[in-house]
Amino acid sequence: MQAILEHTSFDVQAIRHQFPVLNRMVKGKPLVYFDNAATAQKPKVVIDALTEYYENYNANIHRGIHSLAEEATAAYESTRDTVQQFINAKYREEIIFTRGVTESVNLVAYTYGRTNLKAGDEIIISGMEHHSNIVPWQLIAAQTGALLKVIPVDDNGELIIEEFHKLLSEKTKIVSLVHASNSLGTINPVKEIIDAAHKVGAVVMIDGAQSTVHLDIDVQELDCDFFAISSHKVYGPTGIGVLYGKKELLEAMPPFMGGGEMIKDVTFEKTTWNELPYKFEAGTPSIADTVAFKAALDFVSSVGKATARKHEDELLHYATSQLESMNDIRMIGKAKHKVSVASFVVEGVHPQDLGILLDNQGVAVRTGHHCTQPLMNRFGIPGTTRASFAMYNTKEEIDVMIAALNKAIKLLK
Ligand code: C6P
Repeated sequence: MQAILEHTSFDVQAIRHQFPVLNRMVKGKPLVYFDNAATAQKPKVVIDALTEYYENYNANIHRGIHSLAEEATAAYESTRDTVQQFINAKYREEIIFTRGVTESVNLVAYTYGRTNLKAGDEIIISGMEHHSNIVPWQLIAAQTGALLKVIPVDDNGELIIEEFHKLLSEKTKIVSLVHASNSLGTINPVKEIIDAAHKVGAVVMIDGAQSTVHLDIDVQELDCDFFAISSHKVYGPTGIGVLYGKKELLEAMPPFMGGGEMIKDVTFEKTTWNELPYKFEAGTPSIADTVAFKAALDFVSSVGKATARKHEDELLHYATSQLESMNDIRMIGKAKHKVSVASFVVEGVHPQDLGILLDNQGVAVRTGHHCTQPLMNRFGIPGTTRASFAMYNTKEEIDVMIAALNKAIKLLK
């Protein structure tokens, strides 16, 4: 791998050293990991935090008075403080731990949505949503009689904002929108959308699955009502994520799941709820993963999102120009503002066949519809091949992918 590292002012080599998995071989070739939008690899500090928890202070939280329980609780709650700072939430109790973006959207749909929507109300989403920001709203719409409206996407993969303004009305109660598209990379103008939605009295949920790792997130400045995060896309463990919600909204919402921890008092006649954030955290959570999530956020902060983003942008531009210069390749998603996602189709080649041949050469990309089937239908394609870049990737790895692509296309055509 050493040979294909680059040396720039951003010390990508020093970053790479912190990710043990990047040293491995796949099918006899050095791993080139370009599936970061699916899940990012984990730095040693995150892996160590998991081990440290299990080796030294594994205990259930909020329940025990013994030392291990106190240490585990302190570490778990410390992650909440770190998340609060990471996204600049006003109050720590606005940070609810969930299993990830999927659970966060479902939580809002099933609690806020089910309580506040009635027949004829409207929910606006966009044509580039992940299934996890479509299906929960369809389920709630079916239960409440609310209607789902969709902001269309243009040929470049950008939202047609004029259409959003036309869809928006007094009937709009919820707008739920992806911040950065996982399939196209498009960064949506969420601030404009939030401000417009608030003018008609709607609340706005932002799916931050792809944006949190790349963009500075300030929920107070955005003024979004809800914001969802998955730890595993921010170099943290799987199974843990966040729902940020404005305190007054969370306080008014009913609980999502019933069980231990989320109650104040239980009798067979009546149960009262625990205070925020615990009202929404029923049962024993993923304690180790939450603890290690803090290590991931500290890691990102220590590198600096702006520094990482600059490097990732360079990779995106380099990959895009290389891909565009190849015959038969069509880029899907040409938005002006993008995170580091390069999606493309090769005319006459199924993305899955391409993915298998790239894997044979050590290159990990994602192929398929990326859980955005309506978006793929919009472009009239079954899916794309998607290379998504993280701070540890290099231009030399992109050269490896391009060479592997050329080889694969020759075989498949
Ligand atoms: N996208 C991808 O390869 P979870 O699975 O809950 O952590 O995140 C779901 C999700 C929601 N919104 C967006 C924009 C996403 O990208 C994802 C996850 C992965 O693109 C897996 S499908």
